[in-house]
Amino acid sequence: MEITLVQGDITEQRVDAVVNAANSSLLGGGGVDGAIHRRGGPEILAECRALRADRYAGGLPAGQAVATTAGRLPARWVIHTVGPVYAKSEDRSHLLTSCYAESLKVADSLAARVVAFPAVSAGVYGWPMDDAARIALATVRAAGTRVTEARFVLFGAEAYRVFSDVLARLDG
Ligand code: AR6
Repeated sequence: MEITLVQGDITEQRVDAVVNAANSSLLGGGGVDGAIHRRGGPEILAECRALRADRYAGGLPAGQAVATTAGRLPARWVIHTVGPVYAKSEDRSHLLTSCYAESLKVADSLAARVVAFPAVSAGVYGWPMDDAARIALATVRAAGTRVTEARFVLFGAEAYRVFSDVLARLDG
């Protein structure tokens, strides 16, 4: 599997699946989540509401992932995952690892081959970018998956630089 890094907006990616950094409610929010619902349109929210009424009545727990349509996005599916809120007092990195592993499992179940990921938990949820990048890249690299390209879409030059440095270190 190829890992690629691009600086840009995840809602503009022509891919099979876009991963959303959602929250447990699945009903939208700011950051990547807000951008995906804004650009993807109401079909995504309608499917999220249906999931809340059924399989995820109690919300989607941190570390898990579930797919919906991508609505008007140039992708086929959105894979919603819920990152952990960063906490200094407690190591929640297993939950962040799980977000990437579970998202790839969902991608495999859909036969998605090209998947775009944001830096889950590294915005509103406060995860330090270099640690978020290390967990993201190491988990995706180690995953047994039929996904052929994992594309990390980083918002801004600084996030792109951090991911590039971490990837170079993993490769070196
Ligand atoms: N494309 C790519 N990356 C983006 C985009 C975009 N359009 N917009 C922001 N980022 P965040 P979290 C970057 O906050 O930390 C929401 O309210 C952003 O700069 O989207 O997991 C949810 O509903 C950062 O580097 O996700 C939850 O309540 C990264 O994406 C909560 O935020 C993740 O930032 C989830 O917080």
